[in-house]
Amino acid sequence: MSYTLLRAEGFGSVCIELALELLGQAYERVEADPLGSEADKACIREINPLVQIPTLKLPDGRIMTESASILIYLGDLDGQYTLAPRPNDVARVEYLRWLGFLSAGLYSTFTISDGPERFHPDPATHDVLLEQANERRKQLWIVMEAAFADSKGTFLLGDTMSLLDIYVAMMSYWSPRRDWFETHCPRLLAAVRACEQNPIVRSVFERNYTEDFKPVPA
Ligand SMILES: N[C@@H](CCC(=O)N[C@@H](CS)C(=O)NCC(=O)O)C(=O)O
Repeated sequence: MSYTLLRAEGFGSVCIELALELLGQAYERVEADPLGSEADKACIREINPLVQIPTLKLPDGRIMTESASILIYLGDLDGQYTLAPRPNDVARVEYLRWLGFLSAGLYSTFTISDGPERFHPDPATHDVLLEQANERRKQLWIVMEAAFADSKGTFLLGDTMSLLDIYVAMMSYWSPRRDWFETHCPRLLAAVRACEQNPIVRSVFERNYTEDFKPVPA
């Protein structure tokens, strides 16, 4: 048995595809768009009542949801800690802090964008809600950029790529979109560009961000 990942092009499943491939884990990709057809939604609902992706079925049949939790789980599962700082590594604090920040802060704003009616029943309010969610994302990126502005190393936690870099790289393509990210988050962008030199990252981004992925030559 291998992993089964419910995924859709460009969605939050991208970081789990990356983690599994970078760690050399076999997995099956099942197309399931949470904003798509009723059949897709039913397929997700069967194992995740929130009808969100990423949703991952582990080889033993257990289900995991929540992107940051899945990343932490997979990063620790690899006994070599190739993509995560070890529990006693000083970088572990930053790793956990910013994975949580992105998940609870930034990613949660997409729960508004993907269904503003869940937050206000009047459709007249939805444009404002979408706009505010986007503004909030910008504020959060600026906070994270400032926190890493003076950090040294090719990646965010030093000279080794971690799943934190992968999470940032995935979200750098989302609203407020890559052009905004490139202008306002130069330190984060440098780490993302370094990730994008990795052939596995390139191939996963090529199939997920077909329009937007324009890798910078090494
Ligand atoms: N907290 C979840 C959020 C997942 C999430 O919002 N995924 C989006 C796709 S990128 C989704 O499924 N949206 C559909 C919806 O919220 O109804 C996580 O971190 O994995």
